[in-house]
Order: sequence, then structure tokens, then C-alpha cells
Amino acid sequence: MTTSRRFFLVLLSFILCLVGAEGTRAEKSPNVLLIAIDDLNDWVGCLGGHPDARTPNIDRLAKRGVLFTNAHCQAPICNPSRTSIMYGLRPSTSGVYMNAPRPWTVPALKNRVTMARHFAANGYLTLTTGKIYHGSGLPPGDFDVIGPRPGQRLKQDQRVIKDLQGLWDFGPQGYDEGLFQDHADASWAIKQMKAEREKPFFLAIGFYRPHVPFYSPTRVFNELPEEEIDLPLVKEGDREDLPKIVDTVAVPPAAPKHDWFVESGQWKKAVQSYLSCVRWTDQQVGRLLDALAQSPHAKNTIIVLYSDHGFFLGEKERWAKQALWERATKVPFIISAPTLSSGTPCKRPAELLGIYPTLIELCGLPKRDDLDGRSLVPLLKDPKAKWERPALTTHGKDNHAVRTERYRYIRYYEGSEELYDLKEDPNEWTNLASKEEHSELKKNLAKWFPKKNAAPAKGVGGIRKNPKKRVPKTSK
Ligand SMILES: [Ca+2]
Ligand SMILES: [Ca+2]
Repeated sequence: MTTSRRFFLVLLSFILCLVGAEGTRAEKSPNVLLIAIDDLNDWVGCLGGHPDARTPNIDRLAKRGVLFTNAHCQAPICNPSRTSIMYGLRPSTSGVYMNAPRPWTVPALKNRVTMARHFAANGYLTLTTGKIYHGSGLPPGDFDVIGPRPGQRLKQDQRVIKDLQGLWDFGPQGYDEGLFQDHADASWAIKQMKAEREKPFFLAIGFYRPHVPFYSPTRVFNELPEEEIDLPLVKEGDREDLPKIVDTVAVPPAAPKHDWFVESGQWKKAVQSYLSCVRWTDQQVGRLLDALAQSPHAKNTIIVLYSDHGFFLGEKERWAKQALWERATKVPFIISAPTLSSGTPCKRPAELLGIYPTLIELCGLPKRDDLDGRSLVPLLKDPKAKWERPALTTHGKDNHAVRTERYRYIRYYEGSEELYDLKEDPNEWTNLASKEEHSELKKNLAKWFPKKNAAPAKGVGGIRKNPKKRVPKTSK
């Protein structure tokens, strides 16, 4: 063999070796970065829910992925929404409707395979920090690596509003930014993402803000001056066309009454504090995105960002969540998949329940036939694809809202109804349910309500002992 021929063969084998290594890397399943945000409504820049929302990082993720502009939670309160996302089941299937019980204590759910467990069983390293399920608890067997497990409140926190109790408080906090829980959780997640790993990762991080207390660092708080903040729109007499049942079904037990915010002069400061928390959380999202971009996993990681449900700050003269109206059900929801992302927003109704089957499809995991949701991959490929399914939200047994591209139809367990035309009435001020001309529309929308409504599940955990103690006195 001549020297040149030998050199050629050595070179060829070197090239083949490189191609082989590249091939192996390309075949490695994509990583997943799941970013959950707590109680964030549509007050983010890319959804336009509030003119003073400043979320450049969530907005840049929206541009490189698919932003679902009509996405809704399956339950407008933490525990059932997160249960629905992670177990892939509607509340009407699981029977988990409220903040009790924890799903992993429910005998009927014991053999259900959660999203994290399905990834763990199929070659993934599963990691988590912050609030993925409700509270700090986790189902046994979901995660291989578990980061900080904090609560909503830190010992450094200083109470701001003297009238309020429990988690309800808002305003700036002066301690070091690195001590804020969401900052610390992001730092932990960043460290995990930087590591070179044999297995692909499924990393779930849950930010606590803007959940109450609305505490953000003084620096962030001062960037949104109170005098520049717009209050959300409230129509006088808006509640007059609501069915009576909403006064029992759609009342968050721990939230102060709207009258208190108005009469105490604290409404604007509460809105400012919430927006500051949104901005602060967005900055933590930005840190994650930057770290991922600089990591070895930049080109092979799917990012899913969502909030567990929305939040009222005075609209309909009410506060917090636990209602079947738009501001409580609509959430930011973005999926950025390196091979699919288009940057075109999707207006089709999307359910958070779809995350589990979507990730199964994107990551090539074994399909499951025991999930309630549908994969959103067709909409990731073509955000304008035909999509007939509405988004369904359930609050308590047999109270449901169906949201299509245009309408919201709510029906409560005792039969009372609400119907809104969001195209003409984006604030849901005019309840059209009693109009005869809409009876056919209501009949068609009602077909989407679940046929079976499971009895409330029995299990352990999550019951607040004295919710009434947290409500400040009001004039009523
Ligand atoms: Ca929540
Ligand atoms: Ca009304």
C-alpha cells in the first residue's frame, strides 16, 4: 500500500468516525425544559392582557416557538390544574377538583403514569425544583433529582399591608435578590442544564410568583411606578346578569373582597405589585433561556412554558382565581421545539392537558391511550390547521366552561348558564345565555361537556384549616 493510499484510508476512517459520532448525537432524544408559572394570567406582553405588562423574555420565547393565544387551564386553581397537566387527566376523570387531595394519595390514581414518570421510564433523567405540583409535595417516583422544595413565603419576607393576613400581602421586599426563591430555583436549574449528560433530561421548574404574596425585589417594583399603572376595566352592574350560583361556586375563600381594595386605596398598589412579580418572574425565565442557549443542549431542547391558571385583580368586582371566566382560565402557553417552531401564534383553543401527549409525540416516547388530552403537534406544524376541539375548564364537580375561538359557554351543576361572544365582548360583560336565538349554539357547545363527572376524590392533603381567618373585614 502506498503512503498516499494509507493516508487516504486513515483520513476516510477518521471522517466516518466523526459522522458516526454526529449521527449518535442527532439521534439522541430531545431534552425537555418545562417552565410552570403560578397564577399568571394573560398579563404578558405577547398576549396583550395589560398595557403595563413587561415580559421581554417570555415574548422572545413566544417569537421562536408557537404561542397559543387562546389557551386555557383545565381547572382554575392550583392543585387540580397541575394534577390535570402532570397526569394528563381532566378533573372530571380524576375527581381532583380542588386543592385537596394530593393526587398521589388518591387510590384510583395510584397506578396512573404521570408525565415525569413516563419520561423516567423511557430513558430520561427527570429533575425538578420549585412548584410543579401544588405546594412542595411530589408524587413518589416522578423525579430522579429533586432541587429546593420551598414554600410560598420566605423568612426574609417583611409584611407590607397590615390589614391582610396569611399569604395575602403585596409590595416590595428589600433583601438580596439571590435569596428570592424563584431566583434560587432558576440558579439550581441552570446548574443542571449546564451539565453534560448521558441521558436526555426532563427538567421541570415551577416559579412561585406572581402567586400571593405579590413580593418582588425593590429594584423591579420601582421600575413600574404606581402612577403609571392602569387599573383593569370594571363595568358597573356587570354582575347583575350572572346566575346566583356564582356567589357560591366562584368565590375564592381566602381572597379579600373587591370593596376592601377600593375602600383602602390599595387597588392600584396591588396591581403594581402583581405586575412587578410578573416582570420579576420573566427575568428568571430570561436567565433560564440565556443559560440554555449557552449550554451543550441549546439545539436539542424543547421548551414548554405555561401558567397553571389565570387571576382576577378587580374585574367583575372580584379577585384571584376559582371562576370559569376568561381572566381565570386563560393562560400564557408556549411550546418551542427546535425542529418545528414557526414563530406564528396559534389562535385555536388549546388545553394545558395537551402538554403530556404533545411531548410524548415530540420526544418519540411510547404512546399512551389512558390520557384525556390531544397532542398539539398538528398545530405546532401548522398553527392554522383545522382544529374543532374547544378548550374545557372545570371548577368543582359538574361546573364547566367550553371555550371556542369565539364563544364561552358555562354551565353549572344546577343548570344555570352563561354565554359570551368574545369577539364582540372581550370582557365578558354581557351574558347572552337567556337569548332564544342562541339555543342551537348552546346545544352544540354542550356536546363538549364531559359525559361522566367523577365524584370528588378521596385522599390526603391540602385542606386549609381556617380560610376565613385570612379574609380582612369589609364594609359588607
Ligand atoms: Ca396557581
Ligand atoms: Ca354582565
